[in-house]
Amino acid sequence: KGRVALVTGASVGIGAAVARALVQQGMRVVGCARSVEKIEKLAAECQSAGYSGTLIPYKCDLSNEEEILSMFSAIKTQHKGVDVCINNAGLAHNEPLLSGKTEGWRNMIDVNVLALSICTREAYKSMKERNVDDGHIININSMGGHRMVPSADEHFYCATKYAVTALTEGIRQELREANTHIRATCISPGIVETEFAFRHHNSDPEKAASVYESIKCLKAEDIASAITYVLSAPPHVQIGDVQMRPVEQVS
Ligand code: NJP
Repeated sequence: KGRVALVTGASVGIGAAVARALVQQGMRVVGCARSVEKIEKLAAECQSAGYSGTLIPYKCDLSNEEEILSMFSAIKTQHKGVDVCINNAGLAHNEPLLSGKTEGWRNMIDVNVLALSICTREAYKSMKERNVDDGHIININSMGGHRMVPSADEHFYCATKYAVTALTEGIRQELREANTHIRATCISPGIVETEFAFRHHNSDPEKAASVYESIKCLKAEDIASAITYVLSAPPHVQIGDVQMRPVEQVS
């Protein structure tokens, strides 16, 4: 309650559900994405619902480091700093390893890997300068960050999520070496019903719809519940990775 959380990719899907849940719990949440108007609408909904926290919309293209740094600087000026950083923004382009376009690969690296790393570094800096010892870094990973999805559509995406697995472990080690009690967790979902597959298969909306129709998928709110659980764990408890997938998901 009263803590400041940054949620990246808060305009839709998992990020929007997480931002809503944290505002309901009384946190001050800076929600960022390119489609800031969607976050403004969500902020108005949270206010009308009478939630005790606040959602502050911030327009940021996370593939641009300058924009990320300006956002952290604005958070410092307006809200003193970040106590919780939820690196949620992510995307998958349908670009196989043997035929994909470099541009699509670069965009996945920029958002899924680099933006997560830059936000983590800046959030840590913010926590350290304010002596925040109970901060938390939460990375939204994927089951695809633990085993390769057997589909060329997603191999590069899985590689970026394997990076998230390694980065979360590395962050945790560096935090211990820095002698802080700041925690690092990743949440690794299976299929979650959001816009994700529609963006991934943007030239084939029927294929995207079939992803969500084939089984009873996780909901964005399920991931938000996992995050509120992780944030409510006692300070001595380090939750490394929460793997969660639909009961009916086979791979
Ligand atoms: O995806 P989606 P999810 N700058 O497409 C933002 C992981 N995951 O909620 O800029 C700033 O509905 C985008 O905002 P906008 C997945 O890898 C998912 O399902 O307005 N923001 C939007 O808010 C990802 O890490 C599934 O377009 C940028 C958000 O990212 C996380 O869950 C399974 C941006 C994407 O919303 C959230 O995904 C799994 C940029 N350059 C892991 N680019 C799943 N859904 O099945 C994108 O294992 N965003």
